[in-house]
Amino acid sequence: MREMSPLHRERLNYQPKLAGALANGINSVKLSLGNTTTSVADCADIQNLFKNVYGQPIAKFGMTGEDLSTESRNVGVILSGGQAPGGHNVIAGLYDALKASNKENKLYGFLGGPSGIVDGKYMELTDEIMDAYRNTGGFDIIGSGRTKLETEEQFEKALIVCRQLNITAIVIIGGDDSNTNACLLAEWMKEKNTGISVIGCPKTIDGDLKNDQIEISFGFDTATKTYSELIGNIQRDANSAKKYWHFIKLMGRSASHVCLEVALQTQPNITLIGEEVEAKAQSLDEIVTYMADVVAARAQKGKNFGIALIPEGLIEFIPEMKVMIATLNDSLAVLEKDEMYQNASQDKKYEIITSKLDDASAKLFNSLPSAIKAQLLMDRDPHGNVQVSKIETEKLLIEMVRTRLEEMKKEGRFVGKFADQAHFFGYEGRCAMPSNFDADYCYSLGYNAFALVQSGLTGYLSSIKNTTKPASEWVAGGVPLTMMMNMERRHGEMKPVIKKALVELDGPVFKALEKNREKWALNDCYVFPGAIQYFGPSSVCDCTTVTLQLEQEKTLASV
Ligand code: FBP
Repeated sequence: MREMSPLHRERLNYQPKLAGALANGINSVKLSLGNTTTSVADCADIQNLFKNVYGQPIAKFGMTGEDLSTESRNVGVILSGGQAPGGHNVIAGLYDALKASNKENKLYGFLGGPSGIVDGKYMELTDEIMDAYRNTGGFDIIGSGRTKLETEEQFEKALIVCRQLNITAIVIIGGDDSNTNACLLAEWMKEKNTGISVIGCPKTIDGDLKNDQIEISFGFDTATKTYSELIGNIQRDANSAKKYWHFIKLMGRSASHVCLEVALQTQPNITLIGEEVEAKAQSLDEIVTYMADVVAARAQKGKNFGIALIPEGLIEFIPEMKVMIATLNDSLAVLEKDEMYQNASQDKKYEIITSKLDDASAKLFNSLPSAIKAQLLMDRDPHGNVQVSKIETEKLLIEMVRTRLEEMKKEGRFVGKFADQAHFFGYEGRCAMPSNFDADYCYSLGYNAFALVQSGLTGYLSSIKNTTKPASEWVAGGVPLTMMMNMERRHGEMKPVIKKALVELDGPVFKALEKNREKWALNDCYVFPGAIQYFGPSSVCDCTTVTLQLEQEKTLASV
């Protein structure tokens, strides 16, 4: 038996709140369906690829006195992709709804991510297992993985496993790529008339799986609060010692939502936003100039310290880098099957790659430090994404800013010192104990996923809206997965994928940063958020992220 901290033990007893329509019990939810829908772009292609699940209506649950069908059914659940706080509560919500609907129902957890259903690796979840994981962080109850489900062979194998276990519904808890998998599987299951439905749940700390129907993916709340605590602590240290510039890279993949949210919670001196860099077509050189100018301006005031936040995906937004990475992606998709390339020395690999790039990209690639070059050539993940978490942008920027400051010093434009500390915060926040918000939201998402299953729907993402209000006012329903899809280039080919939500530069969240960042650059306006609180006044324990408040409520007193 695992040793438990006092907080861990207490949290097992927390009873998460359910969204309004679900709170009266799983058998008294009433489904209503809206109008047919279309995909966010490339409608003809998406419709052609998803003939059976394309265009379904948005689903919404209300309450009814009637009992919905309670025939016994078995469900399989998969955790997919990177960890996010609250995953265990999605499973707990699903489990509780399923058992409340009919005690004979069984929930099977597929082990190690999507590969579990293909390889027939699973465990049956029981009260005892479930009760040991309620309100805890991590995905260790059944594990996760990044296998892409897309081939006929994988689907056939999954079907055999489902038939063996008498499973008639699969719930996939994942981000944009995993829910693309969910949609492919839903389509295949429907086309083959298997009677097996597939429902997704919006997970990812990155916050990039959102739209009109999905206000936020779970995990973003806890992860950003955890990073904000750490950054607040570093700010206090910087403000005490007054001797370091901390360059902090934050996880979040391509989108800069995490970085933006953490900036609004902590008010650092520099915040880079990838989407802004792209919109303004800022070169790497211009970014370095901006950062060096802030360092110099603070030094002028006798402040040789500061905090700079860098989104993990920045590199993909710098126009010249973006062009280079796109060619690298296509070239690597071919070269990964080339034995000569695979066995070549690192220098030879650089030479081969350079020969595939245009002159400008080749020059840029060769100007990068060796470590960054090697990181750019690392294998793409199974979905074709560059593994941005492994690219040390914070160190690249430190080196470039240092060189620039030395030049400025010679010209008399920099009068201070530049001592650096590099940090990367990612894994520190992905498995934190879910905040009350994530604990409640996730439990509702899981419970609602079973309501979608029980209503006979497939190809839907579990959706809980109105999340800045108390849980009793949350609105439960489902959004058709095809509604969020478009075509994108992956591994050198056009593929259907759920469109990532990037930071909107004309939206209220970015505007709040834009309004304040000049003031935050020179003055020390640091905020120290402290640790997530699970017990105490609701204004402290149940508050949502600044992003959610600004996006949903359009206002916030503090920024
Ligand atoms: P998901 O999209 O799967 O939720 O990924 C979240 C994430 O934490 C990203 O922020 C990060 O780039 C990536 O996972 C890191 O991947 P890995 O866990 O494979 O190192």
